[in-house]
Amino acid sequence: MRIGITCYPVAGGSGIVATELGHKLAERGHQVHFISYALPFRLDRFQPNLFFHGVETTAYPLFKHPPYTLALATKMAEVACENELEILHVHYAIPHATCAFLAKQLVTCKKPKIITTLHGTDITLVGSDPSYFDITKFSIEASDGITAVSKYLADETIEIFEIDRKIRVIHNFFDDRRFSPQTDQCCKRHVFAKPTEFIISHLSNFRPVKRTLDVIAVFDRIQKELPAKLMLIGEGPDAILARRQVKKRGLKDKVTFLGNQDRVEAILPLSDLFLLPSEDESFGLAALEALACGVPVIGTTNTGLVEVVSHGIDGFLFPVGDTAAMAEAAIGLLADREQLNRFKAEAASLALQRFNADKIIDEYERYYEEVLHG
Ligand code: GMT
Repeated sequence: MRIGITCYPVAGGSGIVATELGHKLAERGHQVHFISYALPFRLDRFQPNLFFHGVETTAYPLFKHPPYTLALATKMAEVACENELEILHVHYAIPHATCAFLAKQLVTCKKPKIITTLHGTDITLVGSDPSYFDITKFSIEASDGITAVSKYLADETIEIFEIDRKIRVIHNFFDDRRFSPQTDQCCKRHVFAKPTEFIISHLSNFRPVKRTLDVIAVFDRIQKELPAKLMLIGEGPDAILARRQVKKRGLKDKVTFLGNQDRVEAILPLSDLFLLPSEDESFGLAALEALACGVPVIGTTNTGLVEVVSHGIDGFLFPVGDTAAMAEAAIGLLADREQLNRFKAEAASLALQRFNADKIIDEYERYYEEVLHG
């Protein structure tokens, strides 16, 4: 097939999923064309069948904000015709689904089918904002195919936007060549912790929805009972609050802020436990990447994490904000070496069984066929 993919190129779950999907489809012989304003950050290796088309916007004194959306739609139409694209697969509804709709009206060649993949905040935060609500609903409904990365998100979309269309749930996935438990971690663990200390980790964009202050509250309780260190990976608006909180609680010697990292697969396997106490999480790709590295996860109920983490098997889920329960579960798990090792083994094996790239790419391919021929 000939497929165009548009996503946000910056670090973030939706961009990662779109880029890894492109890599895998190209490996399977499909021709994949990325269309965005910058090279997606995981599009970091040459690969046959994979192309990138940059979108240029022109500054002009009248424009407070150059209209990227129009330039993107124009580029999508141009790339679609030049390469006879059969599908335009857009990740994150705003503004990509709208641009794809416009591009489809613009093309003078055979119209490509539009597939929109919903990732989470495009529905739960941004899309439901009154300024974007109507156009988001319209653009989702105008797509030829709609997928969501969890059943939780599909249900939320139907409820929030009252969408009378079928949404196909296709979970996120991970590349098992990148994410796996490490066997030689003793050599790297010492950078962060003593052999007797547990390593707890968290990875996010430090936005309020991630509740990074809860991560620190949970860690504070853990370190009072057990020797432990905390690795915080990522950057974002709440990082400054997190730093203040760490200082206020006297935890500076026990917490490392690693900032954004390109190769989280080299860091995650060093940890014994991963914390993702988000207020809302459509799927939790970071949690899946931790599980794939053999790291149990503590997260929140009433989010898409219930589809990723198996409570009592490879992690624990608690109501948002219940940091006492999260800490108690963490301490119980870390203190019982046998149970911890069982959880670690289950984490890696369940992640591989349920979310391996091959299985999920098969699902995307089948869905593409259905939308094209069906
Ligand atoms: O988590 C974010 O704020 C970033 C956002 C994105 O678009 O990159 O993540 C969303 O999409 C990811 C990939 O599908 C999901 O794994 C995340 O759960 C989802 N984030 C939220 O729902 C808050």
